[in-house]
Amino acid sequence: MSATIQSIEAILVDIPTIRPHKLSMTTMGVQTMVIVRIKDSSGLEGLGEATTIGGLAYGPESPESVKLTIDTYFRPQLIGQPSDNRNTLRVMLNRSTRGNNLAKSAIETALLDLQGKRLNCPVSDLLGGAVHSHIPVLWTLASGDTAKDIEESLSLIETGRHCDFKLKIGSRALMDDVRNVAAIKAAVGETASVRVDVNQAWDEATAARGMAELQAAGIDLVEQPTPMKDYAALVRLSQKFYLPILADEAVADASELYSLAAAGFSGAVALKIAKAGGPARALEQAAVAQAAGIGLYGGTLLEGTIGTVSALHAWSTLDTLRWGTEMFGPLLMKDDIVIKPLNFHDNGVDLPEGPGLGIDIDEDKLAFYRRKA
Ligand code: MUC
Ligand code: MG
Repeated sequence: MSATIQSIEAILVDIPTIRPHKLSMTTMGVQTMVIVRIKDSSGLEGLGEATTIGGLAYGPESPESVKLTIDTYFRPQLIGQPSDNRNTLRVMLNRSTRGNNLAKSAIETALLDLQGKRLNCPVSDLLGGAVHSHIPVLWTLASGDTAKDIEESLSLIETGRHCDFKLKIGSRALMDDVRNVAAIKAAVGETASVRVDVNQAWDEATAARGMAELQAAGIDLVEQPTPMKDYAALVRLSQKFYLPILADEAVADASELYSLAAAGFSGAVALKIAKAGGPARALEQAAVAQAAGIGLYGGTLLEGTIGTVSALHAWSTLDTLRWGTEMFGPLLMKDDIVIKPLNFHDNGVDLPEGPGLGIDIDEDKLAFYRRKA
């Protein structure tokens, strides 16, 4: 007889960022996480996290709406259910609730953590087993100031924390962005991979010009240059340039990636547990990508340690991540709410060991940073 779910709590946590993080649609000065705690009748607790970028700037779910979805709609359905049968619980939530993948991702993570603790195995084992224990991680330069970005990148290369960089562009005039990117690429040199994320800011004509310039400047990858729903533009651009495109907002899950690939897209995909509805769902998308010859990249919505570790367990099961990962979210925040932070070194991060996610909450820090009103 398996344990049943006894309680579910969704907690809003606000932590300032180490510097302003400037994207084409918003500038972040604080990151808000929704931390989910599920307790079962055996006394074990599973942790999950749902986090997005800039409130409603990135997608249709905000931290506040994720909390409301979990408190009002998921909790009454889940209480009293066996905690180990994730498939039954997923089917139930998908029947009652369309979309809301961030909220579903936090629940899937917490159930995996709970099951791992019960079976005394890491979450990666529940996902088929880790192939890698050290995962590559790039850093995003997004201070909005070229000189600061160069200083930041050179010191990260020197300390061996990161060797590859993603630049957030699209809020300035095209040629201003191109000059900024080219200056950074020239400063970090041949060995560093430099990519850009436009976060949908360009129309197709601007993207075509931008990609030609960026290709000439030695940039390796252009992420989501055009609006997410415009699959035709992504397909045409991916066929026009040898500089590959990374599809991000365009493809949340396996079926959206299938549609984009079937339309003729080639390039890469940013897997994100939050977009897909959980780590197991993100791996379904990875399987479609592999079948279609689309390169894998481990993406983030700038989650804190719990969400980042959930994704790391999933990415650890993939043999080849052609474009590495960007699982640096915890490093962008001034503080953490876990007892043992992740170990970032040698241009990557170690997969935590121990049952479940392998993460414990620091209750004092959580009490300090949780939203009071
Ligand atoms: C995004 O759109 O990819 C990932 C890294 C970063 O700085 O922002 C995110 C979101
Ligand atoms: Mg992106």
